[in-house]
Amino acid sequence: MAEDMITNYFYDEAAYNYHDGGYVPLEEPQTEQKPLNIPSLLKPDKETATDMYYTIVAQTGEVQLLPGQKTKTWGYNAPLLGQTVVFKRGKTIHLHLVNHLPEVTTFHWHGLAIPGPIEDGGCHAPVYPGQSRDVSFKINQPAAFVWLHAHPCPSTAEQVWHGLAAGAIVQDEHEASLPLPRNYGVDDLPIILQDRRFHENNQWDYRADYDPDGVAGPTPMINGTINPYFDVTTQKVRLRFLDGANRREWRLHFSDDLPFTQIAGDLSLLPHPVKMNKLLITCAERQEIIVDFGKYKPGDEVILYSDDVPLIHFRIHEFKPDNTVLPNTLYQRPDPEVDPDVPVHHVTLDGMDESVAMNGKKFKMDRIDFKMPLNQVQIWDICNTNPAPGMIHPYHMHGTAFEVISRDGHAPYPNELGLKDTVAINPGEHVKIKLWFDVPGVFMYHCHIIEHEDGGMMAQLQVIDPADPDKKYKLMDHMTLMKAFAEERHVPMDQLWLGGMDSYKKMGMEM
Ligand SMILES: [Cu+2]
Repeated sequence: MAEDMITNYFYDEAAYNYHDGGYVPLEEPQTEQKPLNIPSLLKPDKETATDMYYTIVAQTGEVQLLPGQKTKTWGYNAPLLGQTVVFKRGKTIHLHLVNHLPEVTTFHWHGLAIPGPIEDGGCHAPVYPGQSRDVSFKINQPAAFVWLHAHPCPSTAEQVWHGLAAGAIVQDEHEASLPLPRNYGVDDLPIILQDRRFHENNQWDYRADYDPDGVAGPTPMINGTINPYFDVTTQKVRLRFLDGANRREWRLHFSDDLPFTQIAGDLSLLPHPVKMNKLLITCAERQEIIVDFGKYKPGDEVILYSDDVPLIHFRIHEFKPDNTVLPNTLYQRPDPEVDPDVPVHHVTLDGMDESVAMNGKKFKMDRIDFKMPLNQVQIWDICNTNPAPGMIHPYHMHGTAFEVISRDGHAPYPNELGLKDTVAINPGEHVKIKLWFDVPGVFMYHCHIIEHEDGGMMAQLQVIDPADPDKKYKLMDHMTLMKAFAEERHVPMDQLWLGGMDSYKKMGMEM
């Protein structure tokens, strides 16, 4: 493996260190440490050699997060966040999606290359309260840690804040052949990074905390646990980080500057392991690392921090020596050729606060912004038009896995050489990506500061299947969903409040 340890951060440190007026610093929780919640694995209703069947229920609940009153939360098959779903490559997945919430939601599979807009579960696939939807799709992508979250526009951010986010693991034979920890919950852990502000009686109040540049809270919440510890019983532990926060980026490192090895990004293993001691993760990204606790003895504690705030206390117990060596090559990234006649497509991420837009326009659910043929390989240039210093926009695309080609003409960082679905774009920066779609349909692409996406920094494209070029998709519109929200909340339309609506109204725009 690459023995050189990387100590210069793989990002624009000035951009990371920039904080606007609404920034909420993290604070160390003062409550007693609690065992890290490990979401249980969701049991399939049925599994055959070729098919897997799952029921996923969006539900309300309450959780003892802090001493005193329980916090009212939402989750998938769980009171908060959700059970982890396993998808096996090559199998056809059948999902029965049930909404037991008091309002409309959708079930979006962030990172799955599956047809849109219905299977993908974006804003065009609502499931109303008390109702269900059945979808089926085939999994044909490399092993990865992906996730499920709500995506009803313009209220995605509030529903994720309530807790609608869950991890999902895509398994394949190649990953299974490598010497990597994969004993779930023991040496292979999902780590969902979020932050919340607790109001009176330990409740969350999204509207009170609302900020059009992203809602944040001072208290770190890891897998739905406040101030967690984890008992380490193996020398090596694999952490699958997911930044599930609405707007927060995390600069992760361990006590003693303990080095670790990154093995995967959003949608695949990295071509080569990357040894490092600090890692930046932006909203919706996933980064997988292996930590070697070999130099510690029982009774020691190793702390995972974001900057100077402790996130998880790893309590070291007895473990067997583990001399596993990672292969130097983990993954062969595909390198499809770009048709030289296809022009570079430009995307701009514009504005701040309520003025956010993409290519100068706010998202409109019933407008197609771009069309491209199935399987055609294109280069896109994504630009954050905010001048430095300014916010980083994590740019995300549904339904595809892309490759980062360059940052302002320079080579990408070594830990972003795998397949990705979300990439941090620094202020003023141009990031070139190579992308193609293996599945047809209508797909959204947007900033994953979730309040920016609700506020309109989003667009959608149609992938045309040459075998069925005239296929028409029935697209929903904002007003239909907003009317549903008003009805479900028992308020007249003129009293309906959804965070994203503010950004359209203040710009004097129709939805
Ligand atoms: Cu943004």
